[in-house]
Amino acid sequence: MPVARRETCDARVIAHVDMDCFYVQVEQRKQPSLRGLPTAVIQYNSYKGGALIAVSYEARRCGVKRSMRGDEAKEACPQIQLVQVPVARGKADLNSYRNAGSEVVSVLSHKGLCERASIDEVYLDLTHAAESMLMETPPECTQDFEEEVLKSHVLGLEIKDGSDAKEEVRKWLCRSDARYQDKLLACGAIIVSELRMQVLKETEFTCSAGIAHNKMLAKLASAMNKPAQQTVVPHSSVEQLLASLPIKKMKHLGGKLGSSLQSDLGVSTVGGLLQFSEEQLQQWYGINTGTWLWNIARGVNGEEVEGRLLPKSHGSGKTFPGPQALKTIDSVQYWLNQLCEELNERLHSDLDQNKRIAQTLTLHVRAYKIGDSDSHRKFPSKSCPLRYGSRKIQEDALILFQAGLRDFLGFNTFKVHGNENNNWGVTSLSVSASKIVSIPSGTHSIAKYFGGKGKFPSSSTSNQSVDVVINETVPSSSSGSENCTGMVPYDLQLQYLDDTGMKHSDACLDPQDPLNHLSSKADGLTEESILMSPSGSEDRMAHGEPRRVLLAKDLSPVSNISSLKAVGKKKRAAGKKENCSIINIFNNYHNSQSSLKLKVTNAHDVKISSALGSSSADDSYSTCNEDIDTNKGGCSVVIPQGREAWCSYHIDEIDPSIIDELPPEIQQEFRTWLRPQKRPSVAKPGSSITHYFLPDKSR
Ligand code: TTP
Repeated sequence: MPVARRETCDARVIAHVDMDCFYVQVEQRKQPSLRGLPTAVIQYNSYKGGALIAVSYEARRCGVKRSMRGDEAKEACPQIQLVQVPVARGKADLNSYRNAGSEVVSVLSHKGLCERASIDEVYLDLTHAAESMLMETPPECTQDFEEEVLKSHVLGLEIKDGSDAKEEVRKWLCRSDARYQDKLLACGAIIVSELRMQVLKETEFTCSAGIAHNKMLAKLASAMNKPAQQTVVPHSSVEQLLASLPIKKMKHLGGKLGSSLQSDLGVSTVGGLLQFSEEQLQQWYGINTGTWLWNIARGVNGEEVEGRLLPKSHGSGKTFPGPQALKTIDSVQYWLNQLCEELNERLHSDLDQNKRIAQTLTLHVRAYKIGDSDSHRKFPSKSCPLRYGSRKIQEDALILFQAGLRDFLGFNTFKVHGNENNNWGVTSLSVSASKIVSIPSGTHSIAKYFGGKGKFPSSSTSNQSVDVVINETVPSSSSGSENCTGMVPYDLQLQYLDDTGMKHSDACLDPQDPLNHLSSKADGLTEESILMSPSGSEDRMAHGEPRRVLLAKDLSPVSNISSLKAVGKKKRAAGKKENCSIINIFNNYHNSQSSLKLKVTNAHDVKISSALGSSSADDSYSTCNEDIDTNKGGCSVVIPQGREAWCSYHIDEIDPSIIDELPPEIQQEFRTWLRPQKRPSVAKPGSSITHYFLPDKSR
C-alpha cells in the first residue's frame, strides 16, 4: 500500500523523465532505416503473431495499440514494421534495453539526485540546481531561450486563439510576480529541456518529462504530452489537474482500491475525493490509506527522490498465452530453469560490476484452473532466501512453485511432480531477486570470509553453483551437502558492513513501496502490479461497506509467524567434515534467530525443533502475500536477543579447529566461549561475536 507522507516543503523541483516508445527507439537506433516508419516491437512467440510490447507513435496514429497482437497490428496498419525482441533461452532478452536505459540515466544523473524508477523512467530532484539558477541566472535575465523549453506545456496557461504559444511560455518563464515555488519550476523547466536535448545528443533517444513540486504530479505530467515534450505543473493548476484526473489513472488506484472508490464512494476523479474528510477516509480505508487518499486529492505527496542509479530488483519472466499455457510440472521446471539461469547471470554481473548482492528470491505465477468457477483465487507469490548459483536458484524456484501450486489448488497432501495434469495451466512465470545490498570494497569485504573456498565468481556461467551468500535458512536442495559449503550468514554480512561504517541496510529498498513488486515493465512482462486486499475483505464489500485495506503494520509479529507455512524440506546439514565448518554453526545459529530452537549435538549433526509449535521443523520457506512487504517484516519472525541465544550450543562438542575460519578479531572471543568460566563480562561493540550475529536494532 502507498505510504502517506506529508510534504515537508512545497518549494521543490521534481522531474519525471519517461522515454518515448522506448523499445522501439532502441530498435530504431539499431536499424536507422526504421526511423519515422510505423514500427512495433513484439515479444517472441508464435501465437497470433506475437504480443506487441512497444508501439511507435507513427503506428499509434494508424490505430495500433499495445494490447494488440502482431496479426491485428498488421490488419490495422499493413505497412507496420514488426521487430522481434532479441531472444535468449527461448525468451525475450532485454539486456539491450536495460543497457540503453543505463545510458540515459548516466546523462540525466549529472544535475541532481537521480532515481532510476524502471527500465525507461527516471525521477530527478532538481531543487538545488533550480535554486542556483534562480540566484545566478534567473529566467527574466535570459535573452534567448532554447526552442525546446519554449515548447513546454504549462498547465493552466491560457493560450488564446491566434496567440503565439511559445511567446506565452516565454512570458510565463519570465514572470516577475510569480510565487517563489513557480519561479523554481520555471528554472526546472529550463534545466529539464537542456537535459532532454543532451539525452538526444548522446543517445539518439527522445524522452518526455513532467516538472512539478512532487513525484506524483511530475509523473502524471510526463504522460500528458508525448512524445518528446515536457509539461510543467504550476501550483495553481494542481486542483484543476486532479479534478479531471480519472481515479484509475492515479498510481496505486488502478486496482481494487480504485474500484472501491468508484463503486463505494461514487467518485470518478481524484479531485472527487475532496468531498470526504480525512477521518472518513481513514475510517473506511484505514489510517494510512485514508490519509494517503486525503493527501492525493490535494496533490500532496512527500515521497523523496531516492539517489539510486541501479535497479532495486532483478527479474526474469515469461508469459505463456492461450494454447501455450504450461500444463505439466516438467514444462514449468524447464522454463523456471531458463528464467533462473538468466536471473543468475544478472545477479553475477551486478556482483561483478556493482558489488551488490540480492537476498530474496520471489516467484510470481499466473495460473488458471480448468472448469473452476473460483476464478478469484490467485496463485500466491512465494519467497525464500536467495542462494547464489544457477542450480540452487532453479531448485528453490521449483520448490516455491510446488508450494504455490499446492496452495492454489487448495489441498496440502497433493503431490506435484512429473507430467500429471491436474487441470491447471500456467500463463506466466517470473522469478525476481530483491533486497539488494552493497558489499563494501577493500580488505574487509565478505570475500575475506570465503578464503580460498568461495571466491566471488568473475564471470557467470549457466550451470555454475557458487555459494556466494546464504541467508537465513537453507532451502531444500537435492545437493544436500553443498548447502554448507562457503556459506555466510546474512547477519554476518550486514553487521560487518556496519562495522566498516557503511549504513546500507535496506538502503536500496523503497520503504514507500511495500509491495516491492518486480517491475513488470522492467522485465518485459505484460503484468501490472496488483493491489491486493486481505482475504476476507470481499465480505465487507458484500455489505456495501468500503473495503478496508490491510496495512502491513496491522500484521502483528504473531500473526506473521502463524502465517508462515512449511513448504520446503529442511535437510540436515550432514556432509563431509570439510564441508561442515564453522559456517554451519553460523548458519544454524541463524536458524535460531528464525525462532527455531537449535540444539547442536555435534558440529556435524544439527537437530532442529520448532519453538513455535509449528507443525514442522521444515519451515525453510515463507509464504508472502504480495501486499505484505517481504522486506519490512511481513514474513519476519521473533529474534531472540542476547547471548543467551548461544546457550543452546553444546559448546564442548564444537570442533575447535573450525574456529580458525573466523575473522581474527572474534576468534579470541570464541575461544573464551569454549572456556565459559573465562568469558569476558563486557562485549566490546564492533568486536564481539554477538555483535556479528545479533542485529542491532538501535542502529
Ligand atoms: P512504457 O514507458 O510504458 O511505454 P513506451 O515507452 O513503449 O511508450 P510511451 O511513449 O507511451 O511511454 O514502457 C517502456 C518499455 O517497457 C516499452 O517500450 C516496452 C516495455 N514494456 C513491456 O515490455 N511490457 C509492458 O507491458 C509495458 C507496459 C512496457
